Amino acid sequence: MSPKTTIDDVYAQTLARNPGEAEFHQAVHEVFGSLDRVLAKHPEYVQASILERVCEPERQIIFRVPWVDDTGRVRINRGFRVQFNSALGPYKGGLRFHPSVLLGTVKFLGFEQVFKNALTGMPIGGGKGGSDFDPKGKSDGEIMRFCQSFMTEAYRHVGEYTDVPAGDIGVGAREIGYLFGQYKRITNRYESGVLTGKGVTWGGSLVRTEATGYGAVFFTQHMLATRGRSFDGARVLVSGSGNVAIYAIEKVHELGGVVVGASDSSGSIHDPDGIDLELLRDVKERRRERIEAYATERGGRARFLPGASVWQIAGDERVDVALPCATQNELDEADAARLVANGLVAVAEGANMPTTPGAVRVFREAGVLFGPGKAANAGGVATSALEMQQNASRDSWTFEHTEERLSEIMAGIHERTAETADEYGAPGDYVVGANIAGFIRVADAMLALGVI
Ligand code: NDP
Ligand code: 2IT
Repeated sequence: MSPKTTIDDVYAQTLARNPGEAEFHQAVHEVFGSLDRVLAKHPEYVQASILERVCEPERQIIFRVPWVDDTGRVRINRGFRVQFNSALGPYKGGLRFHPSVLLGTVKFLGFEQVFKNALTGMPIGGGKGGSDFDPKGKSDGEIMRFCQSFMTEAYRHVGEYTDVPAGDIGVGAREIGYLFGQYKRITNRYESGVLTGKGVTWGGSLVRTEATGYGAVFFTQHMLATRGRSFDGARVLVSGSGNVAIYAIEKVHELGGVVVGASDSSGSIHDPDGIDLELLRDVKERRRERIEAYATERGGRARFLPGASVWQIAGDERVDVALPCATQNELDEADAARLVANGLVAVAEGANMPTTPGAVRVFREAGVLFGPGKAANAGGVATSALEMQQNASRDSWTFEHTEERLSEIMAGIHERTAETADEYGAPGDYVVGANIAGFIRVADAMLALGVI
């Protein structure tokens, strides 16, 4: 069978076995799109059915999460943990709490995570989890009771050597604290390595909070350098205003760029003088309010665009760099065309799969530097692996040392991705480079471990 026939067959099987899971199909299609040249060089992967195996999670856990709201009423959510691939290490990946979470969402994220984690070169497998619980508008007590109930089931499936969850959308240090507290209580073990993204006073790592956003900006710096460009003076749009977005903005500003727009699910802000990060953090992180409050409190310098995506700002502005840091499929073909028309040089995906396939095509055809999430946002999980390393050695590193490690890891990912793209005849194509480099590391480990 030709590589293309094998890929088409396995993709057809994946669609048939996972009906209705459009995001998972999209993620598989994206990776498979890079693999014909790999199978042509490595017939042993076909013989060992590596493609079929990497699409089938090792284990999928779905559970009921009952909890009591502040009125005394019992509420029910659905919890998930998909343990996708442990060839390289314990399953590793975040938990997402958002009403849109379905099994297919968790599978798409888990699938991406497997290759992202492999690309870091660190000893971590891939997994993902979460719930359709909506943290918006919930009291602190409700969040705690939900997290405790989630862990009351999840504790049997996780562990320092088994599966190590962390944060994602809707899950930050507060939620990780409640989850860890419940794990500790049930198991009677202070097993720091069971979760990452912990508070720095109780086993967390410095730089983990900043790592995904900083890492995405470091990756972009390396891409820009291939064209003799830098962030100095660059006009930048960032979508989202959560964990990844906030620290991407911070690092862009440190490097002399100007972020002129950000967003949340209610709309976007346009601030031509550059975002006031302290104000944005106050509104979104501390007060947990809607982003409109930023424009109101910015004294007439910023405007709020209700319901609009941040990419619409490209109609009024030159934009050099776009950093999608909110959620999947948030930047479409029309957005991409608008950005390209306004001078775009580079895009790096801080979020997982934020760019639609049509938009990726537009960027590719226009010769825009495009850093896929597997490479560009891997700094978060890589720093989680550094947190695991510190926990295992009962040590804690300084901010400077940890940021230096993150910076080296991002440089390594950029180099590995670019070299792999060259080797496989696609110079400058970071999508092909990241998919192939990640896949080969997982595939070789799976071959070595026998029929698993
Ligand atoms: P947060 O919950 O901290 O922030 C998410 C941001 O995206 C918020 O501004 C949110 O707006 C917005 N958003 C979420 N869902 C939607 C939606 N359906 N439509 C429009 N806006 C939306 O999450 P993170 O910053 O941690 O995660 C952002 C992205 O980065 C995700 O794709 C995640 O998978 C990815 N990622 C995260 C890593 C991490 O370490 N945290 C690591 C690697 C990738 P609102 O406030 O209105 O909900
Ligand atoms: O998508 C991701 O890489 C994350 N949400 C971070 C996972 C982790 O284990 O730190």
